[in-house]
Amino acid sequence: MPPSNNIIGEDPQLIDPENGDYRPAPGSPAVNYGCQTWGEPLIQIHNLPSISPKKDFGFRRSLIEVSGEIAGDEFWNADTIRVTGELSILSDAVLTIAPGTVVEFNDFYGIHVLGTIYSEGTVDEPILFISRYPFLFDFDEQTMGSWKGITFDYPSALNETSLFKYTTFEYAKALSSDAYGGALSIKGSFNLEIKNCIFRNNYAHYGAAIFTEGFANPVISGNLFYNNYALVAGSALYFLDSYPKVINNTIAGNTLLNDQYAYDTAVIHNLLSKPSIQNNIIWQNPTSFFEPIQIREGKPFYTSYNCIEEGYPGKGNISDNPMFFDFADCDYQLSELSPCIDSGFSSRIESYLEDCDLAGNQRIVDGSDDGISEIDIGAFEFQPYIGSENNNVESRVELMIYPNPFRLSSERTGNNPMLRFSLKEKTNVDIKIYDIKGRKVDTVFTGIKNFGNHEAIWKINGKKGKIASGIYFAVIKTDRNSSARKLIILK
Ligand SMILES: [Ca+2]
Repeated sequence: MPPSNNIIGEDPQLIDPENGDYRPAPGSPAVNYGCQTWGEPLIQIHNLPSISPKKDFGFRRSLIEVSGEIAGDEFWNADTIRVTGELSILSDAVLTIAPGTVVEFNDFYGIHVLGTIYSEGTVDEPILFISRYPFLFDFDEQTMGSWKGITFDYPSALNETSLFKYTTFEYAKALSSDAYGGALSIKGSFNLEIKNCIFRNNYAHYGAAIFTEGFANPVISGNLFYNNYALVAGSALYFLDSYPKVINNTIAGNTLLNDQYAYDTAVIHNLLSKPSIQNNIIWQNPTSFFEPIQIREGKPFYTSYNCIEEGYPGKGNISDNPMFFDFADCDYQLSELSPCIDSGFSSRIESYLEDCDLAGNQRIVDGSDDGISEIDIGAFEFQPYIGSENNNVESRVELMIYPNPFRLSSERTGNNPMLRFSLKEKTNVDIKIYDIKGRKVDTVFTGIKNFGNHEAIWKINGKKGKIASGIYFAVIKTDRNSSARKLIILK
């Protein structure tokens, strides 16, 4: 069963394909599709810096081609490292990659690690592993537009600890001959940390983002996994005979293509494994299994303080909607109403975490304003006054809604809910309505507003039949911050 969100048969309207510019032109049906836009930053997460390949606008950029074996210590320091063949890091060798480097794979090649790899980006200068031709990629069995991922093939336990930090992996595949672990295949590695990274648009038969086996015990903390596809099992993670630490990740919107109704597959698929799964959001990862489980064969004793769709046994686990900032736009930061704020448990796991979250914000802050700083669930820590300089409480934007509750019956008189807000400065304003499942229902306003008091009307009049009674959330975003307000619609 192919993914259902492909655009088929439409001219993608690329800018200049004959001369190698395959970016979609403005107006292309591919623009803003699949939560990414070529030619624009690939990801625009609220308060998270853009991550995109550095663009070549005519001036010369540094580019180094690599393949073969790395036998000693090597430092990749260029705008672009182009991998033009299979690459191996031999035992005792150490490869270090400079922040901001784009590692692009010319064809379906991979990196095999027997030594050590340091891929330590920063919030402002992440490292990116990507295919050179991502526009050719699709979630299928073809190799074009993809690369083979990074494989740790039983490296020596005496090696230095390998590290991936603020590194993005995308368009990696694991196909039939070695179908495990799209981006990372970790076999018997005891010294590996994967922190504050992004895994998206990867594909494998088993473990679209990461696969582990052979008693591997990597630390997997603070990462975001979204839009990965597995053909058989483990649309994000597949753990075989291993015991990784899976802490404070956000795992959302990954898909299992397997349509076998009776096969209990899941986004985290365990087989003979004992992972520690703590403080993670595991949400909206579809599978065809009749029971919509998110974790297969987890151990409840080691599964705690997570937000898991459909719930899971274990201390502190919740199953409430995490209230992402904007699930549809792949913004997985927490909105003000999220039940994940301050609902994690930080004791004993702080050594596995970075001081900052994936967006570069301080990790453990008091988001619920109760005087106690506790860690949030997921890869992003809610910042009570996000983006406001000097944490100035006065620059917060608040929505007031009148009347609230709102009666649909009053619609006959032409009434609509009125949203009032006050701005301290001229700013972009975006107001959207979400239902209780976090799905966008409507856009009330998007544009620029001046300093002062404002009103916006949610015109549900004329939409009768589409707006049902129930609980909704109105979310306002400005350049500096955001907030949400509950709105109750009655019949
Ligand atoms: Ca917190």
